[in-house]
Amino acid sequence: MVRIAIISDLHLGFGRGMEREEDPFVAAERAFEKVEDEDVDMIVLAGDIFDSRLPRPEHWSRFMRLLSEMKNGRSVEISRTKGREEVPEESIRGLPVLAIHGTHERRANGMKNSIEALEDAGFLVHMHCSSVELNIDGEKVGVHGMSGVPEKYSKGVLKKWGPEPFEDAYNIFMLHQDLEQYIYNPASPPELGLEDLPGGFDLYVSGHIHWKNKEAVKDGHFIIPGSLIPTQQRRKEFETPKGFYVAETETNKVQFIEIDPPRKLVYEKIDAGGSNPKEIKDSITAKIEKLLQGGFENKPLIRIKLTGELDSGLNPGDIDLSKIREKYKNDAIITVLKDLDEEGMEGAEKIKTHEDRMLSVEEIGMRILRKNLEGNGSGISPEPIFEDLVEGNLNSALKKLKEGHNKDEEKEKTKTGEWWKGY
Ligand SMILES: [Mn+2]
Repeated sequence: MVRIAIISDLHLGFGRGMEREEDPFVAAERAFEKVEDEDVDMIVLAGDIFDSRLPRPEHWSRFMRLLSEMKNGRSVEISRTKGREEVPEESIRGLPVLAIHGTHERRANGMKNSIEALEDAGFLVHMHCSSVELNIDGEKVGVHGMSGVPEKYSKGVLKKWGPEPFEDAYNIFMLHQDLEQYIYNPASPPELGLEDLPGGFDLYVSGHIHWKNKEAVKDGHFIIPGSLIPTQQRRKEFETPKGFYVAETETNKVQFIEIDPPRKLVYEKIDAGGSNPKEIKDSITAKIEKLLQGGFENKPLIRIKLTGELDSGLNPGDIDLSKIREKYKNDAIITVLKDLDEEGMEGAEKIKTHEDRMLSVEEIGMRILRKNLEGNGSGISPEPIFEDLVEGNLNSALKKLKEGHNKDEEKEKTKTGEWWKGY
């Protein structure tokens, strides 16, 4: 029987230059230690290993060291591949690791991303719209992976790829996208839902979603390992256990293996409606004092979400929390999310403001570019140009703008998402 560890969203490099910068590494090391205890035969990584497109050498080196420590003496060979060139033998040496890249590692067409680079160096097998079947002591395991693509193209790319399970094998399908049932943003609704997943696989895995979960989908299990550390604002990210899954082929059993997070995670909601700034600050202080009574080895990460409708004349900026942060700086890492409604603000405006807070700088930039390009009616597709801008390739971006990038062929590629497949 083959045992497979499924890990996701390590976000190595998250919090660089801040108090939490060691956290992703501590969490990754704890997870890999437990992987060794679990006596698995292979590892599957579901994207966002690194937090940025261009990880720093310190981050590369720590992850490569972790991978190179993962060894076992079993004989593994690649029995079949689809949608990619042959897998170099050194890429499955030691404990085989099969990985997709996530949204955080994605780079423009024709550029090498960090996960591809790790394959070139013999550390793992990178997958994007491709399938690889391993033969582990006579047992066959197929892994079918679609790396992260812009949400707009996810359905088109999946359709065009059309993965099929290998016969007589245990088959894992893996992706890294928004899924309607889990992440729903009305400003850019997800293209994919669980019902769009292809049938016939034993195990479905998604990265990208940062809280672990398991449910039944299409005669198989659907699992989300979740992130090893919280990087977003969602309550679930704080309150669900951190760790990874182990799947067993013969029984098709999956089990969640919990790790101790690098620090205690606390999420508190405080209703600030109808209170004045002093009252709000007092209730935050009382909450923190109570939490700190527990005593912690490492500073806990306390996220406080303020909700409710502020009294007239008040706006979120009036609630100055810098003194509270200063007071507790040796005891806790405190972040406050002000999800407050100002009087008189309603409907679409309110929703828009809330959503903007959830977006990354990149997403906001992309939105601005799209709005401008759509506004001029040229039909130029913004994604390739945005990728160029992010990478600092101004000449290439200008060339695309000048040439129009609106030829029918390009339009078609954009529609089907082929643009993202063409490595
Ligand atoms: Mn992620």
